Amino acid sequence: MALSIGIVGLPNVGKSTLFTALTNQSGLAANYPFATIEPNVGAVAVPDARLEELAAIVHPQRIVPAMVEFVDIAGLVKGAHQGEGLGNQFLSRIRETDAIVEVVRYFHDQDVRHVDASVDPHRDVDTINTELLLADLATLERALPRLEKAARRNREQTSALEAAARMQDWLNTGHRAHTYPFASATEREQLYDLHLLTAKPILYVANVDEDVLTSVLSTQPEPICEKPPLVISARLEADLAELAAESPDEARELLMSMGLRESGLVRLAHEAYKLLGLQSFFTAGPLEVRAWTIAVGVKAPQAAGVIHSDFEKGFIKAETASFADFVAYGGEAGLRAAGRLRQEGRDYIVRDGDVMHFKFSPRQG
Ligand SMILES: Nc1nc2c(ncn2[C@@H]2O[C@H](COP(=O)(O)OP(=O)(O)O)[C@@H](O)[C@H]2O)c(=O)[nH]1
Ligand SMILES: [Mg+2]
Repeated sequence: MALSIGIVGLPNVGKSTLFTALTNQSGLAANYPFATIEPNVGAVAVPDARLEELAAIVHPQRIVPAMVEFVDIAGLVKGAHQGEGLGNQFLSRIRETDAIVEVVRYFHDQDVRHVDASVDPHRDVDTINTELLLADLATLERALPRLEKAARRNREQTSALEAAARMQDWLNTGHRAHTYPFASATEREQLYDLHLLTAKPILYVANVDEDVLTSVLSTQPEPICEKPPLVISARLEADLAELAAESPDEARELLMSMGLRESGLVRLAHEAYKLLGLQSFFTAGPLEVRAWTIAVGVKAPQAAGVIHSDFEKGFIKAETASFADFVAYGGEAGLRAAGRLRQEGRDYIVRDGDVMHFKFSPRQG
């Protein structure tokens, strides 16, 4: 399954415009089997030059870049955590994603109604943050009685209860779960099981007016919440994507004429990777050289599960080489001969650029 990013924000901030631009990129997703999933789910390729280097060694039939799945989630309104509007549906869609891109309206347009009647990025970020926090607090309120019961039955469960209570305090003081100072890996796992919405990494996207894009990009934009937003004009990106589908050269000329080197979508793909703590590992065989997206810190069986759930369930080991070694030793045979092919087990934490071959036992029955 591809890594999935939910596009969230208030209504009329440019989410669907950005989504359409992302999924319209010419040539990228076209030959990918999962490119069209649902009307509001689309897959986008992540450019990576290392794929070509691996292909020069392996000579595969095809190269498949990492895909990031974007989900255009319905606009959120105040009270969503109580089920207002499309509230519940909205929140459950977010729960299924690995990370959030939050589109924030900076553009001014009398013809496009703002739900709160004025353009105010800080207020809007606050509104969404509050809804997500309240939804998480509701999740904890439901979980605590269950954890209490479990702790009474089995004292070993007490630490899970205490972790949840500490998280409740943290959220109650207005902090997102993402910034919670985990005391241990065990606590991280216990709290992960709650699937809190504010635990997901967020990338803020400032959707600005086309005519101020260049000037805003040349200055450092003001941080919203903990970090500065990625500046984009969703409308410009939509126009560029449409133009590029017909004539890539003309699209490039339009970019140049605005003094820009690359489209906002390419910046978004790279920034999303960086800010969301994502990385790639590779598989390289005669059929295909392929990049897969995982979060930093993921272990080998979970990485295998990105390829196929059976790989995770039946995981035995992963034959692993760093990208640099794979290139230096000219591929698998060279690595084996030099004793540089590592046999990694369940606890191995996958590193960016690892070239991996998973061994697994087929599912029983
Ligand atoms: N002026 C201007 N309008 C935009 C921009 N981005 C989106 N819009 C318009 O805002 C309206 C709502 O956009 P949409 O993408 O559907 O918003 P969503 O509700 O967040 O999905 C549409 O009429 C868009 O054309 C922009 O950068 N500038
Ligand atoms: Mg929309």
